[in-house]
Amino acid sequence: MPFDGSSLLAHQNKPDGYMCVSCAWAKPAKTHPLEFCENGAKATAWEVTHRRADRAFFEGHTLTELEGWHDHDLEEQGRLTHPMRWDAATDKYVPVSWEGAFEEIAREFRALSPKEVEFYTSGRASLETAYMYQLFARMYGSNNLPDCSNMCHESSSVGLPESIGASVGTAVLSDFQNCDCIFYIAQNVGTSSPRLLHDLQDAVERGVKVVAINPLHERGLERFINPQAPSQMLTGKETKIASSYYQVKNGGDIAAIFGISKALIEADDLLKSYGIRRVAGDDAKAKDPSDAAMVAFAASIAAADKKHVLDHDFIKEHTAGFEEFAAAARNHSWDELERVSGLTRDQMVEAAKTYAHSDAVMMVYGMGLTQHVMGVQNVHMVANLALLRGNIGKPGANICAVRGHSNVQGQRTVGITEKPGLVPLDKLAELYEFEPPRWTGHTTIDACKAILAGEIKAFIGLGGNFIRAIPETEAMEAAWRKIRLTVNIATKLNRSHIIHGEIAYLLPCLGRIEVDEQASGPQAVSMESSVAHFHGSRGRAKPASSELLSEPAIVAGLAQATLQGSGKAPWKEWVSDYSKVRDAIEQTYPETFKDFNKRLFQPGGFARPLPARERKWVTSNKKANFITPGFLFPTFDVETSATDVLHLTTLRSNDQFNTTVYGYSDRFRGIEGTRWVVFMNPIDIERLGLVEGNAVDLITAINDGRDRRIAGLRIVTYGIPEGTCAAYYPEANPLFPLDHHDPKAKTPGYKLLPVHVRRAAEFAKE
Ligand SMILES: Nc1nc2c(c(=O)[nH]1)N[C@H]1C(S)=C(S)[C@@H](COP(=O)(O)OP(=O)(O)OC[C@H]3O[C@@H](n4cnc5c(=O)[nH]c(N)nc54)[C@H](O)[C@@H]3O)O[C@H]1N2
Ligand SMILES: Nc1nc2c(c(=O)[nH]1)N[C@H]1C(S)=C(S)[C@@H](COP(=O)(O)OP(=O)(O)OC[C@H]3O[C@@H](n4cnc5c(=O)[nH]c(N)nc54)[C@H](O)[C@@H]3O)O[C@H]1N2
Ligand SMILES: [Mo]
Repeated sequence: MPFDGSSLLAHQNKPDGYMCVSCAWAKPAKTHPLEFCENGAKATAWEVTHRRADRAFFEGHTLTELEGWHDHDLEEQGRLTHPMRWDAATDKYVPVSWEGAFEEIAREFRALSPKEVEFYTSGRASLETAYMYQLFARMYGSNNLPDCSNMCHESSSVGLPESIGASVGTAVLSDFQNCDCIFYIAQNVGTSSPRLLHDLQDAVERGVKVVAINPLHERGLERFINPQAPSQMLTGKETKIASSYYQVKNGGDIAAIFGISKALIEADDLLKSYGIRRVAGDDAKAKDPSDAAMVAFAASIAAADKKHVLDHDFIKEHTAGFEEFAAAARNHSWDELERVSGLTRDQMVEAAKTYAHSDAVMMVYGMGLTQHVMGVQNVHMVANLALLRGNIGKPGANICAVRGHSNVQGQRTVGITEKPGLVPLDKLAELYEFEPPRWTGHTTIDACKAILAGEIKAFIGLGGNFIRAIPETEAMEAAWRKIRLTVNIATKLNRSHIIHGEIAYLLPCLGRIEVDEQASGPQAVSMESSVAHFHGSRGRAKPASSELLSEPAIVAGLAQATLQGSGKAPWKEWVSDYSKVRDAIEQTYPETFKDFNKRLFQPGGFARPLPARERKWVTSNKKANFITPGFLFPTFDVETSATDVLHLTTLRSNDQFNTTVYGYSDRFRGIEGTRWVVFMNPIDIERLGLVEGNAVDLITAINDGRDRRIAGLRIVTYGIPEGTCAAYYPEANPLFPLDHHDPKAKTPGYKLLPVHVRRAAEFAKE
C-alpha cells in the first residue's frame, strides 16, 4: 500500500527506500534511524503535496496573467495532473491526450534539422531515464544535450580530468572516517547538503580540523545541533564545526590557495636550506622580521621530526608541473596575495600549518569555486594544494566535489553530455543499429546563444526551469518566446512553462517518490551520489494523478513517435521493465555498471571505479598534474573611475531548492519574509553613503553596451568581506551577461560579477 507523510520519510535514503529528491549527498550502508534532513523532508513534502495544478486551475488563468506570478506562487499550486498544450485563442493550457501530444511533437521534430533542437536535462531524472533520453536525442541525430551540470560542476568536469584524470571527485564516505583535516571550501553545508553535517560532525568529534574558506560565515559550518542525536536535541549542545574560518573575498580563492601553497613551499625551502636541526632550534634567523611566522612554521615541522613540508616522494613519482607551480607560488608577493584574497598573510600561513601537520586531508568544495569565469583554474588550485602533500588516493585524503541535484552526476555517467568524445558512440551504434551524430553539441551557454540567434526551433526540457536558471534573463525570455516549439516534462509549474514557444506542451510526470507501476509490476530506478556510488530507489507514495506517465514512459513515447521504427532500441520493452534499461546501461558501460541489477539495492550503494583513487592517473601524460593559473584574479571591462562597484555573488536560501522557492525564510542568515535583499559589508554601506534598510538597485558594471539591473533591494548589513556583496539566485540572474562564463567549461560566473550599487527611490514590489 502506498505511504504518505511521516511513514514515507522513514524510507528516505534507506537501502530499501527511495532516494531523496533534494541533494546528491552519499547514502550510508549503516543508516541513521531517520536518514533525511530538514531540507530533504521539505523536498519530499513539496513533491507529495495534496495540492494540484489541475484542469480547474488552468481554466482559471491565462498565461499572460501567470507571467506576473512569483516563482513560489507558481510552484505552490501543487502537482501538475494532466498533459497540456497552450491554446493561442484563449491563452491557456488546455488538456490533450498523451498520444496527441507525442504525435504533434514528433511531427515537429521530424520537420526540423536535429541541430535546431535542444534536449535539456535537469539533474533529477534517474539513470534509466537519462540513458533513454540521450539515446533518443542521438538516434534523432542531435548531440545538443545541455544540462544543469553545465551551470554547476562543469568546471570540475573539465578541471579535474586535466589535474588528476577523474571527471568527478575521488572521495568516498570512509574518507571522512580516515582524514585528520578537511579543507571545506565554497560550499554551504547547512543549507545545500545538510546530511553531510553528520559526517563532518563525526569527524570533528574525532579531533579532525575543519578549515572553512568562504566569504560568508555560514551557520552550518560554524556549529551544528544534530537532530539525530537526542543528547544534542535535548540539551541544545552544539558541535563546533570549523576550527578556523577564513573569509576570503569572492573570487579570491586562487590567491588564497596560492598563499597557502607559498607558505608550504617556502617552509619546505627553509627546511631544505637550514636543515632540520637548525630550524628546530630556531637557528634560521629570519632576514626579515616578518618572516618570523614562516620560520616558526618550519620549526614546528622540524619539531615534529619531519624533514619536509611537501611530500617529495609523491611529487616525484606521481606528478608533473611542480617546479612551475612552486616558482609561481614563490613569485607572488604576499601583498598581492593578501589584497586579492582578502586574507592576511598570517591567516594563510596558519592554514598552511594546519594542512602540513595533517597526514590525510580532504578537499571538499562546491559552487563558490566552480561558478566563476575562472572556475576551471579554481578547481586546478584545489588539486594543486592536494598534490603538494600527496592528498589524493590514500584513505582519508581525496577531493570531494559536492554535487547538487540528486542524480546530476549520474546523468553524465550514462551519456547526458554535448561532448561526443565522452560517450561510447560506437557501442551505441552497434547496440541500436544507427549512426550517432559525431559533432559537438551545445552546452547550456551555447544553447542560450543559439536561442538568442534564432537558430533553435524546438526545446525540450526533462525537468528543470531553464529560463530562470540561466543568465541574461531579459533577452533570453524574449528569444524564448520566438522558439517554434517548447516542451517541458515537469512535476510543478514554473516560469519556463509560462513563457513559451509558438507551440507549447506541458507534460506532467511521476515523481521519484511515487509508485511507478508498469506492465511487469512496480519499478525501481537508480541514481549516483556525490561520492560516485549507485543506488536503487523505489517510489512508495500514491501518484499525484492517474493521468501521469513516468519519465521513461514519456521519453519512450516521444522517441517512438519521432523515430518511427528506425534504429533498434526496444522502447516499449524498456518501459514495461526498467531492469531491461539497466541491462542496456551495463552493456554500454560494462566496467562501471557490472552486475547492475544484482547490485541495485546493495546497502551503501555500489562504487563506480575511479582510477585516481588508486593513484592511476588517466591524463594525457599519465601523471597527476600541477596546473598553474597564469593570473590571480580575472580582469573585467569595468569603468575604472566608478567608486560604487562591488563584487556580487549569488546565494541559495535555506528555504529554496534552486528555482523552487519553498518560502521566504533564510533562517540561518536571519532573513525573514523577503528574498529581495543585498548583503553588504558595513564599511561599504557607509562608504557609499547608504544605511542598512535603504533601497538600492544593482546594475551590472561590465561594459558591453547593455543595461542590466534589478531594482529596489533592501540592504542587509552582513559579515561579508569589504568590496563584496551577495543576493539570491534566481532573482539576481537578470544581471548576468551570457558571456560571463569560464571560457573552457562555460560555467556561468554566478559567484563573481562587478555591479554598481545605487540608491533607489523605492523598494521592489514583491
Ligand atoms: N536546500 C537546498 N539544497 C540544495 C540546493 C538548493 O538550492 N537548496 N541546490 C542543489 C544544487 S543544484 C547545488 S549545485 C548545490 C549547491 O550548493 P553549494 O555548493 O553550497 O552552492 P551555493 O548555495 O550556491 O553556495 C555556495 C557557497 O559558496 C560561498 N561562496 C560564494 N562565492 C564564493 C567564492 O568566490 N569563494 C568561496 N570560497 N566561496 C564562495 C557562498 O558563501 C556559499 O556558502 O546544492 C544542492 N542542494
Ligand atoms: N545566479 C545563479 N544561477 C544559478 C545558480 C546559482 O548558484 N546562481 N545555480 C545553477 C545550478 S548549480 C543549477 S543545478 C541550475 C538549476 O537549474 P534547473 O535544474 O533547470 O532548475 P530547478 O530549479 O532545479 O528545476 C525545478 C523544476 O524541476 C521540475 N521538477 C522537479 N522534480 C521533477 C521530476 O522529478 N521530474 C521532472 N521532469 N521535473 C521535475 C519542477 O517542475 C520544478 O519547477 O541553476 C543554475 N543557476
Ligand atoms: Mo547545481
